[in-house]
Amino acid sequence: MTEQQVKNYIGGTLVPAHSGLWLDNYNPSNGQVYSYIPDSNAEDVQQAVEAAEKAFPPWSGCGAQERYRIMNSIADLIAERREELAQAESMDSGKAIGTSRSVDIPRAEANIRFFATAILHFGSESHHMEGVAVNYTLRQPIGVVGCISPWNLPLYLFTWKIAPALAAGNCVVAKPSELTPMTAFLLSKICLEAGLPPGVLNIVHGLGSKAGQAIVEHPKIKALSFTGGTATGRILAATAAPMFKKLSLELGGKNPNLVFADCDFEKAVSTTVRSSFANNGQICLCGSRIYIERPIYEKFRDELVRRTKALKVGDPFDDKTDQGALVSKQHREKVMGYLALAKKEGGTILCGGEPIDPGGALSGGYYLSPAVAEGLPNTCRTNQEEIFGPVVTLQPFDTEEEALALANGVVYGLSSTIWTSDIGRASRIAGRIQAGIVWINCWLLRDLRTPFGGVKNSGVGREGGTEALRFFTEAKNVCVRY
Ligand code: TXE
Repeated sequence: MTEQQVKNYIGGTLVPAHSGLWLDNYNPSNGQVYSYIPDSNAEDVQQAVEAAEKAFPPWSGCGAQERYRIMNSIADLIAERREELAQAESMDSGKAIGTSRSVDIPRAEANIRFFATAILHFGSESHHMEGVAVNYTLRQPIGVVGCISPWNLPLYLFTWKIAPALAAGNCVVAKPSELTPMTAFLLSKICLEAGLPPGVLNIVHGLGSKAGQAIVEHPKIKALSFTGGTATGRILAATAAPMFKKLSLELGGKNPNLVFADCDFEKAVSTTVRSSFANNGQICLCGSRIYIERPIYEKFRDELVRRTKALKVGDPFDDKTDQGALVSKQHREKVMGYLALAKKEGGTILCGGEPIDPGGALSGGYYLSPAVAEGLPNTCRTNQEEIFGPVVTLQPFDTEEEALALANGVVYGLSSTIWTSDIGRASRIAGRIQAGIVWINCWLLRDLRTPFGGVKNSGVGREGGTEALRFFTEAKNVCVRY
C-alpha cells in the first residue's frame, strides 16, 4: 500500500506510526478510500513531545522577529500552493471547491500571517508603586502545548490554533481530525520547505480516542487548545482538569438568527441562505434556528425555501456546485436521523432532506439536499441539539422579549445574528443574548483581532488576537524595589 500515505511529522521528519498500522481515509465525493493515515498512539505522541521539548529553548529564545520571518515564509508557501491545498481540502472533506478556494485556504494563510505579525506588537503591562517599586509583567511561552482540531474547516482551524502557539514561542504537538488529515500533511511539507526547525511543530495523525487522548493525557503538555463537539470537550476537560492544564475549548453551537420585520429583506434573506447552508451547515457559527417576526414570516419563509431549492448539490470539484458532500457516511446518517426526528416531533419539512445520488463516479458520495423545517416547538430535540448539517428550522415571534427568550432557550451560546434597522433594538438584544459573538446585519464577518468563542456549553475561553497570545503564554509579575 503506497498511494497517498499521510505521514506523521515528528522532529522534522515524515514518518509512519510506530504501530505500522494505517487507517482508511475516504473521499466523501464518491465514498471511496483514497489515502491512508497513520494509526498513531501514545508512543508516537511521546516521540513528538520529546522532539518538542528539545526544540523549545532555541525556538522560544530566537526572538519574535525570527519567528515572524519563518511563519511568514510558511504563509507565502500556502499562498503559492493555494490551488493544490484547495483541491486537497475538497477531496478530503467533500466541500465545494469554491468554499475551499474562497474560505478555507485563504483563511489558513491569513491565520499564520496574522499571528506572525501580532507577536511583533504583543506587549504587557507594568504597575508603578510611586517611590517604592515598579512591577512589570512578563508573558512567557508555556513550553509544549497541544492543539486538536476538527474536520469541518480542516486547515483553517488547524492553523487558527497552531499559529498563536508558535508565534508566542511554544512548541506544538497537534492532531487534525482523522476524517480530514490531508492539508495538515501538506502543511508539514511546507514547514519543512520554509525551514521551520525540527520539533517546533509536530503533527500526529490518528484517532481521537487513541492519539488524541494520548495528547490530552501527556504530563509534559501543559496547555490544550481544542475545537470539536461538546461531548468530546467534556471528556477532554475531565482528563485535563485534574492535571491542571490550561484549556481552551471551542465546542458546539445551536445559533439563533433573529429576523425583524424592519430588516433589509434582500440582505437578510440572501445572507441567511449562506448562514444556513455554507459548508453544508458544517460550521459551528451557522445560524440553524431562524426566528422571524410574524408580519414577514410567510414572505421570508417562502423566499428562503425558493432559494434553498435553487442550491446546486453535487460534485465538489464543479465550480458551479454550492453544496458538496457531507464529511462522512456516519455524519450524513446523523443528519438524516435528525430530519426523521423533526418529522416525529411534529415538524414539516418544507424542502430538502433527501440523499442525492449524482450518478456515475459520484454514486457512493455522501450528498444531502439542504432542508428547511417549520412547525417545531423551541423545546424539542431538533431545536435543542446541534445537528451540524444542512438543516434549519423556522419559527415566528411577536415581540423582542419573546425573540430573546427563544434565542437564549438552549444550552449553547456560541454566535447569534440579528437583522433589524433599529440600532437601539439591535444593541439591546446584543447586550442580553447569551452568545460570545453577535452579528448585526451581517454574518461571518471576521476581524482576527476580536475575541472568538462561546458561553454555556459552547466552550471555555476565547481565541483570536491577544486572547490567543495570552492563552499561549504565562503571566509572571516581577516587582523591583527602587
Ligand atoms: O468532533 P470531535 P466530530 C460538533 C458537531 C459534530 C460533533 C462531532 O456537532 O457532529 O461535534 O464531530 C478529536 N481525546 N463539531 O466527531 O469528536 C478528534 O480526533 C482527544 C463542532 O468531528 O469533537 C478530532 O481531531 N481528542 C465543531 C477532534 O477531537 C479527541 C467542529 C474533533 O472531534 C477525542 C466539529 C478524545 N477523547 C464538530 N475524541 C466546532 N465547534 O466547529 C475525539 N478527539
